Amino acid sequence: MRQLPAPRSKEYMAERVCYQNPWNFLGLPEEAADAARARGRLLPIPYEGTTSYGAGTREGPAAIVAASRQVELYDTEFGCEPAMEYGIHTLAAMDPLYRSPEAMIGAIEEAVAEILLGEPRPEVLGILGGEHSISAGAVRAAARAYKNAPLVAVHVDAHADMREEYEGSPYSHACAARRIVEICPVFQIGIRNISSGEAAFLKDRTDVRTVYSDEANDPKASYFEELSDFVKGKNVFFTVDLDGLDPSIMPAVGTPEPGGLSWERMLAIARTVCARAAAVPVFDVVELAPVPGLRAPDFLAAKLVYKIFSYILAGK
Ligand SMILES: [Mn+2]
Repeated sequence: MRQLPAPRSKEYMAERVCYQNPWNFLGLPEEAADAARARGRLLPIPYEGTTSYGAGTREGPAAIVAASRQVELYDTEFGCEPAMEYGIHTLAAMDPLYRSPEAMIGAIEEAVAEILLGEPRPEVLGILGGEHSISAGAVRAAARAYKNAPLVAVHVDAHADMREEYEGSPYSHACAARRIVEICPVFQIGIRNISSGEAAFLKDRTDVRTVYSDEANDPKASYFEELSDFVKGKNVFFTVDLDGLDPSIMPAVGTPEPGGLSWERMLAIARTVCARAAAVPVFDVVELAPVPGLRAPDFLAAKLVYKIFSYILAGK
């Protein structure tokens, strides 16, 4: 028997953490986290190369996995422990490349394509960011892996992210949705910070629907039918920049913009997308920049990732 160090010492606290549930998303036991059986995969990408204001997104994936181990597996919405039924295998975090944003996005495309086309082929891959630029690689991989079915993207964000380039790079976090719309149509929700250049770009686009925050928060949610039609019968790449949520519940982001989505509205969007789409083979939750001592945002992000997995996989 191993002896624990003296209570209340730093070593004791560290040991206690290790003795808790396994170090994977949700702290799942072997039978639900096993790569051969789990229907979901989770890839942490702790990349932060082009962040322009508040930094820290490289710590996001580890903070989400740490918080997830405290999330209760039982979900009242489902009346069961959904993750124990469908299973999630947490992959090793991807090593960031800092040679150039372009090199990193290319590496992400290859890594994600390899997972999506691998054996066993996961039904859904969740990705933890990291900054939003990673989505450009993920959506390209999704288009490659699912080239026989139409792909669309649903994008939750405070920012349109439609710049052609930002601070010298087309692979900046501020260009994430512009790179996505080069691959497939985009339905974006929660937008409340946009440049005049982006507004001009969006003006005549028929392949982008932008739901600005006033409409996004409208209690009648009149755009939900449109969202349902947009994803119906399609494969969906679902990308959630956490700053789309209101900073009162999600302050741990680089650019906290007032007027964001509530937790309930966020879940309603995720529920609609996952219920109506033909499939959601890839989703990402990005831009968590953990604030030391503030656990609620990490916990929210972890719970959101769990909810999305369950909306896609539970009961199917
Ligand atoms: Mn954003």
